[in-house]
Order: sequence, then C-alpha cells, then structure tokens
Amino acid sequence: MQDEPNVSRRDFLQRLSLFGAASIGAGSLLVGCGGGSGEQGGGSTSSSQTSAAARTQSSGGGGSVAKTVTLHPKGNQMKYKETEFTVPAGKKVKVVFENTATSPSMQHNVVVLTRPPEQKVFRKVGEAGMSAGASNDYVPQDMGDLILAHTPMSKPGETVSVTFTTPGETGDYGYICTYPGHWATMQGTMHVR
Ligand SMILES: [Cu+2]
Repeated sequence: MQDEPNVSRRDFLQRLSLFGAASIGAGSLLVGCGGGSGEQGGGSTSSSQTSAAARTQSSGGGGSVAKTVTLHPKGNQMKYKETEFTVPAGKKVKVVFENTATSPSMQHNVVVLTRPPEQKVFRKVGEAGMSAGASNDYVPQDMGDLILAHTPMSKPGETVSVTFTTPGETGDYGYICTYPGHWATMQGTMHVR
C-alpha cells in the first residue's frame, strides 16, 4: 500500500526502479530511467502527462485524505472488480488502482466523471479518450466539464492513483476506463454520501 498523499519525484523514481511501476504520469522521468533490461512495460510511449502527474501526486490545497479507495480489474477482463464505492461529499479522497491483470493488453485507468453513470456520457468520454490517443494517456484533454479526476494509465503490474476533492453535492457519479474499447464494459459508480 502507498498511503502517502504526496510522493516526491525523487521517491517516485526510486519506486520506479524498485517496483517497475512506471506510469504515474512520468513521461519525462521515464526517459531518465530508461535502461531497464527486459523490464516489462519499460517502453511506454513517451507521453506528456504533466496534468496527470500533478493530479496523481496531490490535488493540493492542503488537508489530509479523508478516505482511500483501492480498485482492481476483474482478472483479465475489461471490467472493474469493484464496480462501486462510497466517499464523503466535499472531501479529499484518494483513488488507487492496482492493475493486477496479467495480459499485456489489459491497460487500465480510472476516469471519474462529474455526471451520473449513463451510457451516453460513458460513450462520449470513452470515444473521446480513444481519439485523444496514447500521447494523452487516452484521456480527453478538453472535457473538464465531464471529467472530475483521472489516474494515469496503468500497465499490468502497475499501481496508479489520483487524489481529488469529491463533489459537494451528494449523488452517484460514473467512472470508466478510457483505454480503447474498455469504456463499454469497464464502468462503475462512485457514491457520494
Ligand atoms: Cu481498461
């Protein structure tokens, strides 16, 4: 478990080398530690994920994390094992995604939406994510109105996270994986209570 809300880049680099957890928005950092011999997933596309990196480490604003939620994929399926979770309203929370899949094609992220779980919204964001492409981690860059927060993309074996402040309004909010083709089945609901 990695409970610290803030991970310095130096610590993060160490984790990269220790655990091979290579994807927390570290496109430029990956270049620096690129000598991995046969390390799986070392050759990720060089992506500029500055915003993802910032969101991963902290949403800022101080205050401690009120709740940490850990999600996983359901085996090697394009599904979340945990299709719902509950968080308090207007609080800082951390969503961790442990990609326990083993199939190389099972790259996943968690994109939390500002809207209730509805297929048409899932489709809109999911298809825009595919269009955004690998260089954007398959996250639409112009949908701030629909996307509340997102983790970086994870390869099998990697753990990624995002810390953010939950909506002040209670209700149900959808989340999906935006890796191409996954949104249609890889869905869940964040209950804000
Ligand atoms: Cu996925």
